[in-house]
Amino acid sequence: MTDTAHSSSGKSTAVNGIEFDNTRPQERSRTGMSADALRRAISDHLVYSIGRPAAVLTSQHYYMALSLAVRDRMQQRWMATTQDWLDLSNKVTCYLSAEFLMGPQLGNNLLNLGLESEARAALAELGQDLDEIVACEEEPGLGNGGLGRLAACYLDSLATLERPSIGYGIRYEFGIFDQEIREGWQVEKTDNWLVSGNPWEIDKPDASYFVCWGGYTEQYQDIAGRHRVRWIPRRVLQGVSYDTPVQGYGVNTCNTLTLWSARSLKSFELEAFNTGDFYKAVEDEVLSEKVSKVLYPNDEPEAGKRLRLQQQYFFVTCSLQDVIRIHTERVGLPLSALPDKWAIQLNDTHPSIAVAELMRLLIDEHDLSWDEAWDITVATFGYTNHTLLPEALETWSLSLFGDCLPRHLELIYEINDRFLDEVRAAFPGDDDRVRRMSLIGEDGGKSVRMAHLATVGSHFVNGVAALHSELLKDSVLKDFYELWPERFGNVTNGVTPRRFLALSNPGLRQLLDETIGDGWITDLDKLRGLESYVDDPGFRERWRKVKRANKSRLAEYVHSSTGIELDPTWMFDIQVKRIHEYKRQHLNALHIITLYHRLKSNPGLTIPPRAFIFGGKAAPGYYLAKRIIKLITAIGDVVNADPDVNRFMKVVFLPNFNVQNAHLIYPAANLSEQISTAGKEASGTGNMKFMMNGALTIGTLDGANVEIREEAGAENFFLFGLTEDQVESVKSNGYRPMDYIERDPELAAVLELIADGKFTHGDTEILRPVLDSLLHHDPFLVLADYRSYIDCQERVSAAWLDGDTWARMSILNSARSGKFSSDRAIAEYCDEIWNVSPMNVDL
Ligand code: 26Q
Repeated sequence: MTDTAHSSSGKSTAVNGIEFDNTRPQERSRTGMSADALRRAISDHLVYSIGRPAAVLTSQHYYMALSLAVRDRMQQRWMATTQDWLDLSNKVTCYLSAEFLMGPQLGNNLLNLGLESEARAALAELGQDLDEIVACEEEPGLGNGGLGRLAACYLDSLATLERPSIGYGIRYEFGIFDQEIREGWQVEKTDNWLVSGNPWEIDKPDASYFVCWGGYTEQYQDIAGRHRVRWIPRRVLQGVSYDTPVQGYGVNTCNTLTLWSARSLKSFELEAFNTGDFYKAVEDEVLSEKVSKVLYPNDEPEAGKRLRLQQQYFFVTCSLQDVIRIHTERVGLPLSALPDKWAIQLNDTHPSIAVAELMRLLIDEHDLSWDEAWDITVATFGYTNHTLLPEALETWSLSLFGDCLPRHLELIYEINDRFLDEVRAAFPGDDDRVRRMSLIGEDGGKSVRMAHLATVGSHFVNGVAALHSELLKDSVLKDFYELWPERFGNVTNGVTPRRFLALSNPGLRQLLDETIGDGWITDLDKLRGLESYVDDPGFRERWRKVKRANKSRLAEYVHSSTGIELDPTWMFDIQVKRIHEYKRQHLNALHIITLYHRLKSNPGLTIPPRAFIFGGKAAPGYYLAKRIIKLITAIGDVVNADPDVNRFMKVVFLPNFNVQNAHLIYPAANLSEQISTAGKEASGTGNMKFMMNGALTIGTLDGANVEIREEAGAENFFLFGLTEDQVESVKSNGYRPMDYIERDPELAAVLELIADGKFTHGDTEILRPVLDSLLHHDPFLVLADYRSYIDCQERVSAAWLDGDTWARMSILNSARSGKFSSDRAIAEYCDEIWNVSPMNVDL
């Protein structure tokens, strides 16, 4: 029995000697939602968690104390959510992703809990400013870009839509590198995001799993006389979980992000592992904490392949073991019911080893038959593809794969044999098709094709924008579509309006709230209500004022981080995204040089002034991407210093584009650059963030641009460039860049300026690789789209001159961006793929 004692004040209770705060819920230091309770909570944490005397407290300490106080306020919701889905046997989504680019947590959690003004007031009483404290956060940059940020947006929507879910990933000690720009070049710095501590995570050392690696397999007969296989690893390590709460907006639902961290085993811990011959074969004290050390950049050629495979297997096996443990031990269901209780989504092929791993766990560790195991596997997994670029489709050489994961290679052979029998039965005599569809590629040395494994092992495959999903069925997965047309579909990406509107654009948020009410924040289609105000001059004026203020805010940031001064009355023309040839930042650069050239050769010329703003990281080993950064900064150096032109244009490369500064960038844009070669950008999500915040798009018919244009109306979108069909036909007829140069003297002059070293102090070598790529090996047809782009930019400038028309188009873009909420996307996943329904959490 509990021993309960009331303290004399009547305000606390002791149970088993532990003191509980008995004040009214609104007032409790741990849970109270009033400004006063929050103030007391911060003070408590400053003493009991931070432990520093008042005299030495810094903003960082206040950040920690407030964050812990906020986490306390999620704790009950978090535990209640987990308890409810264990009790109520709701179906749960598991989002397996090698990347979760969560961004700063404090501001977002305050928003979702409805605690912003309370936190501001509480800090004010303590002499602190909320914005300054929020800015102290070192964001967890555990992703490269779009795919990782998408995973984070989806967690926000899952929680807000009250869908039980777990995100599973890797707790990289070092996330995406920090980018500095020195003398115009990118310099990479280690991202040490954990140095000052992470107040959001709770480590759960009791939730840990063994991870085997390397070695060989043995066949044996079990006591029932059945033929079995066991894996004798060369090494074993351990994955321990760190959980972070994911609070839904305006609801009690608080889901979990579980990130795995690698730990080497101490020899005494291996005893738990000591079955049969196992122990002998395992090296003692294998060191392997390096597995979760660092996030790999995409577009990185070959380097560190083995470790990357180990990372993927590491987080996948920990996650699947966790699911099976919860399913069998906590919920108490048989494994045959796995697909009724869990929907596991593969975020690209990075976690696709899960198909073989679930088979191994079910067959080798849980004694299921092949057929039972296979039915469960296919019914449980779904696969989202994020790329059509053939060079980005993951493969692993057979020798590497077999050396690291010998048992999985056997299982993949068996999956493949059975699968190819199915192909032969459906397409008798079509040997070429069998070769094309095999899980094992034969071209250029044998390899395991992870996209094929993911497709064969999932009951549903989707692309991330309508065009992309169509192209998938027509290109890289065509044969699979012909075999299983019913397994293919589309879910167009979305982004969370909480972070990318409400949190990052407070000015617009207030205007929206006052104009159409605050329902838009969870039902973004409500923005349509703005359409009735487009012709209201008063409203248009307020709209423009908000944009102007956001531009001043960004200009300040630009000034502090680059020293460049921008005039907020100019058009802000922005391209932020990873630097890649297919995204064509160099096409944008050619436009800037074109304007420069026009101004220099026609002294009387005036043009509507623009600030060209770029941001984005290049993979450290992506040579040409780094030269493209140099091209942009070099143009900036010349343009910004030249009084003939800097009255009309400035060029900025903002260092270290990340989620935190993205909050300042999207709301300040007038023009959003979405200029990838048609057919190359699977979806894009930055395009959606810009649109919501009222930027107009200049773009090709690529990825989600197609749908953005459909929603906005063609008249509110600046379209240029070849279509995907045309791109293919130019290529098949042999793309000859010189043809475009010969026909276009202006283009020739622009390239000439680069070649002559105009932007590089006469040095003709630095930017030669960029020119060489444009002229001799450019799969992305930059010069083929040049004229169309330049002409389109003329239309942009003309539209900008009429401020009223521009404001009208800006409002309409925002008003019609509802489709691009991640709430819509997640509802589609839940209804059409996962069969996961809302679960109301009562406290
Ligand atoms: C692969 C192997 C080794 C190391 C790294 C990688 C790797 C890591 C990350 C490969 C790719 C990525 C990320 C891809 C990505 O972000 N794709 C983008 O996904 C977005 C969300 O669907 C889309 O909007 C973009 O169009 C797509 O480019």
